[in-house]
Amino acid sequence: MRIDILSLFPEYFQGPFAVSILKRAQEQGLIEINLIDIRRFAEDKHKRVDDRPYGGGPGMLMMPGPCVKAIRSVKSKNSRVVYLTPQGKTLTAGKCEELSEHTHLILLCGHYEGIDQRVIDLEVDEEISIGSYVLTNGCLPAIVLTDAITRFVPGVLGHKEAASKDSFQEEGLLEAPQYTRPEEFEKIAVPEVLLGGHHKKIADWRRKKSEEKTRQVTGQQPLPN
Ligand code: 4FV
Repeated sequence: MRIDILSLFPEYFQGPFAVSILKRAQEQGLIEINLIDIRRFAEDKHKRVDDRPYGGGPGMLMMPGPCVKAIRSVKSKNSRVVYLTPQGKTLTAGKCEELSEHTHLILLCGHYEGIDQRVIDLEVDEEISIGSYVLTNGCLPAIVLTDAITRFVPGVLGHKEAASKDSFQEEGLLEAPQYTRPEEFEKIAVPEVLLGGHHKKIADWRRKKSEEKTRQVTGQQPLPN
């Protein structure tokens, strides 16, 4: 899978993509990430990429020209263009799994107060929000989306089933409490059932705990299995 990330701060991505699972996935050729600086496509000698909003209002907007040129510089017939914005559909695990099936994603990072609507009308396939809060820049959402999608790419996670076994994936249930060594920590022991090796009892216990957690966090009654 190839992911081209268009932003005004390509240097922002140095850290997250240079460590751990994302680094290994690139080294194994499972994903290819390209960082494209939208300012390279600015048309005027001052390399201007933003301007004031028509009709007034606070702040600046990203101009259409550099954004559209940047998108078209990498776009091909099987590209999917995603604009990260608070005005987008809230990201879900299902959407991450769906996007992981594309061969080429183009992620457009918003900056300032947003972008000229004509970029969206002309080149954007879908708008995605990582949550109902406003960040200082659109690079963080692109990092979150890239990380969440990459986990679904076959071969990225050690054991195959991991991503599809995630919480949220299976019937929207949150994960049950998990324990590892030591068996007792600060006088708190690991639940007996997990030490007994009785798979059915363990699965039932995890199901019950998962439903409790889901009820507690979402207030919703999870569906009976
Ligand atoms: C955002 C979000 C987000 C808005 C102003 C970048 C910022 C600045 N993007 N999900 N939440 N973007 O807050 O996707 O342009």
